[in-house]
Amino acid sequence: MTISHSGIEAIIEQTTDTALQNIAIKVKNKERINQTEGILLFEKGELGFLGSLANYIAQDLHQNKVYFNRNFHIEPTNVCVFTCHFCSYSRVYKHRDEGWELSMQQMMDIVRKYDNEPVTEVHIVGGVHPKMNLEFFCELLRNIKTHRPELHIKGFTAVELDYMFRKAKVTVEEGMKIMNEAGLQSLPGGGAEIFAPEIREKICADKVDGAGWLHIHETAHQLGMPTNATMLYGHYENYAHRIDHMHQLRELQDKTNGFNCFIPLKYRSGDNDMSHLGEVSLVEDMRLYAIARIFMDNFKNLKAYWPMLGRQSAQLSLSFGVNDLDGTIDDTTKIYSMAGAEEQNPAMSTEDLCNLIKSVGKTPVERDTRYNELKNYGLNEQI
Ligand code: V47
Ligand code: SF4
Repeated sequence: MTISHSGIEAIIEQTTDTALQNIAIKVKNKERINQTEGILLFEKGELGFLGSLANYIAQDLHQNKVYFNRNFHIEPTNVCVFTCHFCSYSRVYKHRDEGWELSMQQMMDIVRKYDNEPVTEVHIVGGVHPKMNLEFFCELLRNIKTHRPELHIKGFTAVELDYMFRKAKVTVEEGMKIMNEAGLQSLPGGGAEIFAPEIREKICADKVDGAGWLHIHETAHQLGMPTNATMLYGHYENYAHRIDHMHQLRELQDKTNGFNCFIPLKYRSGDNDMSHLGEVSLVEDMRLYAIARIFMDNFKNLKAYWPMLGRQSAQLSLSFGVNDLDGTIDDTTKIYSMAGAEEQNPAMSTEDLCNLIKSVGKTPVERDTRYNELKNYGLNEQI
C-alpha cells in the first residue's frame, strides 16, 4: 500500500480526534512527535490510521524498497552467568552439560562452511560464559579476519561486552578499541530489553543497566562502528516505558547518528520464567511497528527479525513501516526457536526472501551491514 501526498491529506481530513489529527499533520510536515504524542498513539491510534502514517514515512524514506542481507550466525555458547527471566535459551554454568560451548575450531568450521557462499556478514552472539573472555574472542575475531578479510563481523551485545571488559579490567573505551582492532566492525542491538529500571529489575536485574548499554553503544559510535538497537516488548512494560525506551535511543541517535536500525523484539513465551504472561496479539505487533516508525524519526531503518516474528507476520509488517527483514540466516540461530517461535529451523533462501517481499508489491534489495545497496531484485530481475 502506497500512501501518496493526497492520501495523507485524506487521512488528516477523516481523523476526528484533534490530537491524532495534529500528529498526522506533523507526519505530513516531517515534524518530530513528542513523548506524550507517542503514548497517545498507543492509547488511541487504531491500526489503519497507524499503518497509513507509518507507510507514508517508509515510502518517503525508501520508496518501495525492502532490504535484506546474506548472513550467518555463530552462537558460541548458551551458558550464561545471567538469569534473565524471559530467556529460554541460556543454561547456568553448573548445568552447562545441557547446553553448548563451541571451541575455536568448531566456530572456525562454521565460518569455513560458508567459504563458497556469497555471505557478507557473520553475526556472533550468545550467552555470557564465565570462561570465554576478551582474549578468547579477540583471537576468534582475528582468525575470522585472517580467513576471510572481507566478511563483516557484527558481534557481541552490550551485555556480553560489559561482562568481558569488567573481567579483563579495562574501560569500555579501551575494551571497544581492542575488539575493533581485532576485527569487530559493528554491534548487534541485543541486551537493550527495556531501559526503565523498575521493569529491568523485574526481568533482568543482574545485567548491564540502560545507561551502561547506551554508553557502550555511544563508545562504539565514537570509534566509527555502527550498531543496532532493540526493544523487548510485550511483557510487564506499559506504553510509557516503551516510549521512554525509544526516546532514549532517539536522543543518542541525535548525538551520534551511529545506529543503523531499530529492531522491536516481541517477547516469546515458550519455556521460560515468564511464560505465564503469554504473548501480545498480531494487531499489537503491527501497531508497535507503526508507532516505532512514526516516533523514531532519526532511525532510517526499521527491522522485523523474521526468525522471531515468523515469516507471515514479518511479511505483514512491511505494510506497517518495516523496510528491512534481516538476513537469509541459514539455520544457525536457536535463540527464538527455543522460546517457542514458529520458526524451528529458521532458514530462508534468497529466492524465498525475495518472493516473500515481492508478493506484497515491494522491491527486494540486498544490502550490506552498513545498508549500502548491493543488488536490486526488481520485479523482473533474476534471483
Ligand atoms: O537481548 C531473548 C531477545 C535478544 C527472548 O542487531 C528474546 O541485527 C523475545 O538482539 N522472546 C538477542 N526475545 C537477539 C538480538 C538480535 C537478533 C537479531 C538481530 C539483531 C541485530 C539482534 O533476544 C536479547 C533479548 O532481547 N530475547 N529471549 C524471548 N523469549
Ligand atoms: Fe544470558 Fe542473554 Fe539469556 Fe540474558 S538473554 S540469560 S544475558 S543469554
